[in-house]
Amino acid sequence: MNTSIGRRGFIAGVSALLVSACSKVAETDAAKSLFSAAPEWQRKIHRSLASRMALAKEYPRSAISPDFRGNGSRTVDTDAYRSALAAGFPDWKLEVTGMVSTPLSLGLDDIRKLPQRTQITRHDCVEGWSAIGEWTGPQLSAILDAAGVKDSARFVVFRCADTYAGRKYYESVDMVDARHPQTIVAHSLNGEPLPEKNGAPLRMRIERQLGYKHAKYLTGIEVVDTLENIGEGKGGYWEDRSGYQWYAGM
Ligand SMILES: Nc1nc2c(c(=O)[nH]1)N[C@H]1C(S)=C(S)[C@@H](COP(=O)(O)O)O[C@H]1N2
Ligand SMILES: [Mo]
Repeated sequence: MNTSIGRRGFIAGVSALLVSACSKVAETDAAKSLFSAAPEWQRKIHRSLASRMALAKEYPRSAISPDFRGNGSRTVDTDAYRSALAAGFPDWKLEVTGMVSTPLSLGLDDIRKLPQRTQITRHDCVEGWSAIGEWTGPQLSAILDAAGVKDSARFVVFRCADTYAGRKYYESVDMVDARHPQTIVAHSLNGEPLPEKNGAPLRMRIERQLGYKHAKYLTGIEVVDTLENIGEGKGGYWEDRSGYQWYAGM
């Protein structure tokens, strides 16, 4: 798979915006010093976007952890989940909704038919442990493109089947992380279907972000322009509960 999908287009778009804003400003004398400073802001924006699109380190097979710990919810505590797990999740659906032109309802076969990406990365939990695993699944950007994201959309919310300590788990990222080449909807760990404790049958991998962003037991992807009305409004389970930072980039 191409590892830099969208990066050039995105940066070019931002630059074009700045250039057109600058040429208007430059028409007034007062703004001349601002205009001469413009190339420096453009360089800064290029640098920060380029750094956010940079790839997380990938590892050789020999680095894979023998056991990838399960953390937080290690299952979904419902009869429906237990029987779906036993049957291999024939009816599991990933619903893609919100600010899209074509809402989607994808089964596991649909997910496996999309172009796949495999990556061996290190997961870092804020609780102070790490594990290396090989994850496989389609890039989230391919799913977003299939659904057709509206221009004014700003965030992608991940809905999960589990409740943890009595509340539904959820997470969210901005469009830069959503379209990052290593942001995938993973159905496999180390070449096998996801284990129950690691989020079977689907979970997010968002490799430039800390562990709590990687939503497990994924049932929905919701495209929104504000996080205000989601959960308690801070963009994620731990962000709402414990003041974890919404932007957990590494
Ligand atoms: N649905 C859901 N996703 C979740 C959690 C959870 O409790 N529920 N825990 C998060 C945290 S804090 C971490 S570190 C990782 C753990 O993933 P693992 O169980 O595969 O190690 O999942 C994240 N995603
Ligand atoms: Mo975590």
